[in-house]
Amino acid sequence: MEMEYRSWTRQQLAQLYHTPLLELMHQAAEVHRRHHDPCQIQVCTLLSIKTGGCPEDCGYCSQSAHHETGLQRQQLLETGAVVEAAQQAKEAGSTRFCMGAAWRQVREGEEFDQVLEMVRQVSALGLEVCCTLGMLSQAQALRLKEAGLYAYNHNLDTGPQYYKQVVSTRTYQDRLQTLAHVAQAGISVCCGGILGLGESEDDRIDLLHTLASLPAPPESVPVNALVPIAGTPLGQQARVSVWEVVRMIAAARILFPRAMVRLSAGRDQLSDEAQTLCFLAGANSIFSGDKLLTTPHPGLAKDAELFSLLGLEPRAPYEEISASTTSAMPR
Ligand code: SAM
Ligand code: DTB
Ligand code: SF4
Repeated sequence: MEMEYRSWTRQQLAQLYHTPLLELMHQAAEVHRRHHDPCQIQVCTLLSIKTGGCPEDCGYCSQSAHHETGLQRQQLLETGAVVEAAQQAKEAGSTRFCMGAAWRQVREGEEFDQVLEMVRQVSALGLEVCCTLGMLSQAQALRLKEAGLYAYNHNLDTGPQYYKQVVSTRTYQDRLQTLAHVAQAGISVCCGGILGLGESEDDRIDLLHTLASLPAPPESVPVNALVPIAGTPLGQQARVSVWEVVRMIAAARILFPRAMVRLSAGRDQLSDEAQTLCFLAGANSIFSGDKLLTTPHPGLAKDAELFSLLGLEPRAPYEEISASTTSAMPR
């Protein structure tokens, strides 16, 4: 039986998380089929519109100025180049285009105006436009919404306790504040985490509990597996096992039946079989292309092969709106 939103206690969530895996996957698959067409996967494209030199010290990130990662910095891209990339993404089958900037926070001025113009033009292509630009004020969130921004990605990454070990230049509370600004502006919230930061299972449960305690459920939950970056404090972390990824996806699917659960970073290390388990457990979105923001990714041809093998088809844009108004998907 599905539980109502916000009715999960920490203890119930821990119990859910520790359900034997096969049973957990089965429950998640059932929930998934009630709310989504299991053969449809949304394909998204990421573009780093401003790369590197970030003042934050996130222990996992290639783009932090605090770590020596050898990453080439890139100032804010021209609007024309971004719109062209979005057009190409659309032609290649993506329905969501996410622009990421290595900023601590958005600052008013020429660059923000330019990002607003990118949002206007990408939105005009009929793509779901998403941005991830760091912290936002309420006024900035409203300006992005007005420009046509559909979604904003801002991850909580892990539980509140472990967060302090990973990032010191901002607080968990700062993240929650931006998420509130995004939601209050009527922008779709994309918020998830990263597995493999050295966190415990309790930290993962705490992350799920925080997500499930937000004033409204996130419409989109990315599940990332750490891509260890040489030169960062977490550069020597071992890759998480696929079983942990599957467990987290299944738990997220059960907690957020209508959300898009996105199998995000780390997919380059997952076999076809492993990705199939993730889809069975309720993941219904991937990023396409041979690069995420700064790290390598499987690429179009490989994904097309997997889609054909599994009989998957790309999902149309703006379906999360219709998913939230449908209680069951006939199939
Ligand atoms: N600067 C903005 C921010 O941090 O909110 C947006 C860009 S940031 C790269 C977007 C998200 O990517 C982070 O919140 C984190 O969850 C994820 N991420 C960054 N580096 C990663 C890595 N090496 N492996 C997995 N996920 C990563
Ligand atoms: C998210 O949760 N995953 C994407 C997107 N949001 C912006 C980013 C993953 C970044 C992986 C590391 C990189 O390529 O630099
Ligand atoms: Fe900056 Fe975002 Fe990377 Fe943190 S995750 S260092 S905020 S780009």
